[in-house]
Amino acid sequence: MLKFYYNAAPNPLKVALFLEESGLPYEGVAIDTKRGQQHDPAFLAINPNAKVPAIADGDVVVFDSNAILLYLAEKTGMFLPENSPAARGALLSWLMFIASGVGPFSGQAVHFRNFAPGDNPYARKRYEYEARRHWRIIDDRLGQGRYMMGDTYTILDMAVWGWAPRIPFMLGEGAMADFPNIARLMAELDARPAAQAALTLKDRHAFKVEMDDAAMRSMYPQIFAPDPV
Ligand SMILES: N[C@@H](CCC(=O)N[C@@H](CS)C(=O)NCC(=O)O)C(=O)O
Repeated sequence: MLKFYYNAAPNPLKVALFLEESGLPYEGVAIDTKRGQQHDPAFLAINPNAKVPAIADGDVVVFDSNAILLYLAEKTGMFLPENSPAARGALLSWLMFIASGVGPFSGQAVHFRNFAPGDNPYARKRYEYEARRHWRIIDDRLGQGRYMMGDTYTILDMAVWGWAPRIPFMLGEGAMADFPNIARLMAELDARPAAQAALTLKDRHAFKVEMDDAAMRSMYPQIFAPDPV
């Protein structure tokens, strides 16, 4: 059975939504990143990048949430747009935009607002500005149609769904009001039984909650590393 390595953070949530929507049987394997389990050699053999999510589908291993979404969509033929070069081009463009822009800038905006030591005013400004700019582009896209690919619910909407609830955490309370089309999509997807099932990820394992020194060392080792010369 497909193994799904997860915690309850935004990137694993996207994959959980696909798995629940598709009905593919899977076995969840919790990786407690605050306990440093992402650095265990057995997990590094699955994902050398020491992050969740990852999957092992028989002898096929895939890591990175966006790669997993594409792999599962192609494997099942589900949650893809119409089969045309134009739709494929749009799907790949938006998926890479989310993978290389929305996710990383959102992650850094969360980090500098909530976890980084010190004030870092320029880092915070840069990442919040860029995260907001990326989410603006997503909101504008969703202003043109019900879903990221018009009338068709695809893996792109799942990728947006994973991260969008963190917008207030990265851009400030009330920031969601600036993105009405994203809010509309979130409300629609949240009401789906698959989304409700995916959101139980956090309850399926007794994940460590405290962001104590050991957790900081596991997740943000650069804080404790020597300064660059
Ligand atoms: N590009 C990767 C990013 C994965 C990622 O950053 N995962 C976070 C959770 S959302 C994680 O594992 N953090 C633990 C750590 O950095 O030690 C993806 O989309 O899967």
